[in-house]
Amino acid sequence: MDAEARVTDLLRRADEVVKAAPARRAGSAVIGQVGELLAQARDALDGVADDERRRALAGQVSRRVGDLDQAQVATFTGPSPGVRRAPTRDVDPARVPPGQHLTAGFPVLHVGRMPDTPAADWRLTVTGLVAQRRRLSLDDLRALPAVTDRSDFHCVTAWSRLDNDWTGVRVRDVLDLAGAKPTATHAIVAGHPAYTANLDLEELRRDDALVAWAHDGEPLAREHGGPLRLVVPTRYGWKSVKWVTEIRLLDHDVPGYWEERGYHDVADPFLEQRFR
Ligand SMILES: Nc1nc2c(c(=O)[nH]1)N[C@H]1C(S)=C(S)[C@@H](COP(=O)(O)O)O[C@H]1N2
Ligand SMILES: [Mo]
Repeated sequence: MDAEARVTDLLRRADEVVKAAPARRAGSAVIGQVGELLAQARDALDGVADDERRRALAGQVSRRVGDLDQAQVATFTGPSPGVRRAPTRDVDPARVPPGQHLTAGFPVLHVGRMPDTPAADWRLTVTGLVAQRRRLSLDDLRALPAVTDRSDFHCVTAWSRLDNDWTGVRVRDVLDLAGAKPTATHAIVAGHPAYTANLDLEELRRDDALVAWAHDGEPLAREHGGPLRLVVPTRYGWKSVKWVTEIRLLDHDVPGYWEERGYHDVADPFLEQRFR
């Protein structure tokens, strides 16, 4: 069987497992089985010689991984301690993007392990098309004007958490500090351990795009990206890089971790830009 046929076959088998599952909310055995088939499909992708076919198939794998993430989130999200259930009836429906539902609590989502670097040793590097490469500590960032901004957070796996109070500094101020060159149009933002996301500079320069160290009045919890994370509320959550280590300015767009795997380069939740 050639690589393309193998990917297609694995996708078909994954779909069959999902179809055969009794409930809409898949149990962990089903999730494990489908996850394994999709992992094999992803491995087989490398063997597909034609670029366009590989991209199309990568998108099909990613879409199913996204659905799986959603099923997984559905099985483990419940009200977290200390977080009130969101009263859905009082929410303006215009605030909830298409295909999203409000979640109780604050789910934790990331690939890889959390860092254990103490806050005092954390550095954010601003590099690429800048007048001066900057390596900033939390104290350096705290010397900039601190802001608290209330915004909604939308994860591509379909949960939204409204009214997050993020405290930090505007990304714009950080870029100005490094002297972003006029030729810079995009950024690739990196986070621990090897995560990246691409964003256009216009979005990063918005008032509500922050490098944040506090959430809802508390120091940012490690699992949510503490000591420092990016927050871009106008994009799906995967662009809000946790444990942010680098902002690299570019004059072109390069895909990040999820974008390489078929997710959308722009990712506007109100346009439902989940996948390419
Ligand atoms: N470094 C890093 N940042 C990341 C991720 C990740 O895997 N690694 N996942 C992203 C995704 S998909 C989402 S939805 C949000 C989740 O943030 P939370 O765990 O605080 O809810 O973090 C984003 N930032
Ligand atoms: Mo996400």
